[in-house]
Amino acid sequence: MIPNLKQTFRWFGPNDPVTLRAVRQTGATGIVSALHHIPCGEVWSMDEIRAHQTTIEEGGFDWTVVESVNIHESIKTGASDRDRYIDNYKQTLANLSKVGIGTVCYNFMPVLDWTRTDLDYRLANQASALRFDAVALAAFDLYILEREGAYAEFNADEQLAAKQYLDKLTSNEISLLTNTILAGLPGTDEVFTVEEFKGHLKRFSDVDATKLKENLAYFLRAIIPCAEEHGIKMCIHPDDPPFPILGLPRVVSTEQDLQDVIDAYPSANNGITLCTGSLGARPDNDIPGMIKRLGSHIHFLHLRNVQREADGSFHEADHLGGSTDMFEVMKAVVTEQARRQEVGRYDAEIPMRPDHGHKLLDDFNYNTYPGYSIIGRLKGLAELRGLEMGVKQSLLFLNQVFGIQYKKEGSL
Ligand code: DNO
Ligand code: MN
Repeated sequence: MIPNLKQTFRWFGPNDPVTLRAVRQTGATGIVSALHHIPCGEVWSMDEIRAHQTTIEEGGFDWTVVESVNIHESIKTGASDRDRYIDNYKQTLANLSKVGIGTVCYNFMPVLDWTRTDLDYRLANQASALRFDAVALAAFDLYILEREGAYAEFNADEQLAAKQYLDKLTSNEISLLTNTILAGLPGTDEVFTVEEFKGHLKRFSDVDATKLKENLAYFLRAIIPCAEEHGIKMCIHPDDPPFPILGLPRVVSTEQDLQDVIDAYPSANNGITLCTGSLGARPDNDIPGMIKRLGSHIHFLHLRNVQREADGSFHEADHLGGSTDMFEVMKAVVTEQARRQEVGRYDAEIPMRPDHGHKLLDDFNYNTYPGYSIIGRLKGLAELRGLEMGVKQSLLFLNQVFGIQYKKEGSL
């Protein structure tokens, strides 16, 4: 039998309105979490790590994946103090390994983590979803941030559409849009002001995509030997959205980008977080194909779906709906699991989480982190679990009825 995916749920710690008791009812057995109260760049001490792990274990889970140990901006810009932050990062990895944590997720997005323009986009059934609107982002970029150089990035029609969009907004709506775009790291309530954000942008003014990629490779060459020594599988999360925004470079957006990460320091410990939601916002990302080709490097799966629109906008759709064919994704994942089992790899039970979810029903009574509702994610996890079971059971069924082997190249 091919093992089931390890079902996990992200939990932001004791301040998360979603309690571990609630997460138990989703059927997840693992927790994905981080020490969100420790400022980015500082070492996570053994005491802090142990205390967090104990809370998770007392709640009935294991701490399956750390998401994320965030990367200090000095590492991303290649500043002269980057080695100090790299040393701290290594110490954190060493400490995490001492309590048995084996998988660490991170991302390499400059300044902002994921970016949306609307945190309460209503679907036809009044469920609330996260949305990225290309016109709203252009309006912010051109007329609120007034970024130097932005005009050159939009054609006349786009500029006009952005202006018309802005003119319709009240001043409250303008602040809401600004705060939504400038939200800080997941798990924090921090929001940059426009002035602070301009300061951050300045630090990247001479960091283009080539330079950022070099800085990522430098980081990997320093970190992966340490991850190997301590038995930690590093897995980079793709950019969200997977294209440049606000003049910031992006280097983890496409299959080639992921291949470049792998090639920067080839190692079983240098892997990826396959996030179908982030990658899926780009029509030229063939996600099932990426899983087929890069599958052996996947250490962690984020499964969710987005509905793309022609102009680059998208919203978060039902997990099995939207623009990405989740059945094809699951077939590719199961095929990768079967392959791992066949070659005797110990990690065929890949950890997955339903990533974001809609706000549904009683979710509206809780002030959860955007995208991290309980019922919406529970629904997503339930659907994905059913899909996984369906794919796996149908293999056995076909095998029994027709003698078709799942191992056969090109078959399920
Ligand atoms: C988006 C989410 C992100 C992600 C972090 C990883 O797809 O999964 O919040 O967790 O960017 O570092
Ligand atoms: Mn994700």
